Amino acid sequence: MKVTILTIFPEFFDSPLKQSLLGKALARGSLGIELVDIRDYTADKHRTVDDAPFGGGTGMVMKVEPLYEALSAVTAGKDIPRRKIILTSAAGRKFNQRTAIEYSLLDHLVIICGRYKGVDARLHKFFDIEEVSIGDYVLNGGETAALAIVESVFRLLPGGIGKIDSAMSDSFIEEMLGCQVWTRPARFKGESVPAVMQGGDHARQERFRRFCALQMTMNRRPDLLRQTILDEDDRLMLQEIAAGKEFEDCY
Ligand code: 6GU
Repeated sequence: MKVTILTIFPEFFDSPLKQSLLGKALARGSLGIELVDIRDYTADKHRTVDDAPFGGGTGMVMKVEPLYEALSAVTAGKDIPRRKIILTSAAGRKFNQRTAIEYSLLDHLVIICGRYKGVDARLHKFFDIEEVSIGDYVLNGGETAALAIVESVFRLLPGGIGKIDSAMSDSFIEEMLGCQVWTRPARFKGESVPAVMQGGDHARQERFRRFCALQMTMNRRPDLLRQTILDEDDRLMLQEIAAGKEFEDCY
């Protein structure tokens, strides 16, 4: 898979793209990231990428010509059917795990990092571009959003994560939050790891994890439970949780 990032701050990506599994995959070549400096596609002496909006108002607008030229260069040559161009924007479609899976199936993902008040709307007349937001808050620029998108998509690619089991048990794969986790020491400043998790009863541990996941989801993201497929056992657990019971009280 190839990812092309169009940005006015290519250096922003230097360090993050060197770290961790993502950095290793890039060094190995199993994933390719191409950074394109939008200023390289300007034609004026000052390499201008923004200008004041027509009709007045605060803030600046990203000019259409440099982005048109940059996108033309990036998409020139052979037609890649599984290619998508996205533009980071607080006004975009909300990015989520489903979108990450969708993007992970592409051959070429092009990310335009939006800045300022937005991009001259005419860019959409020349390219099929999807605007994407990573959440309901405002960032100054799309560079951080692009990094979040790249990381979430990358880890779904073969070799993107240490263990496939780990991806399968992610929060949100089942559209529910994951259970809490513990590691050694079993006791720290008087605080113990739950007894069930220290023992060897794997069936009971599985039940505990399910209980814990339902409890976390009910407390933090009850909205997710409406879309989750729950079996009879889950419903019983949710009743116990709603009644304020803990795992040890019931199982
Ligand atoms: Cl993708 N861009 C900006 N500028 N702000 C955002 C965002 C993106 N997602 C949430 N807020």
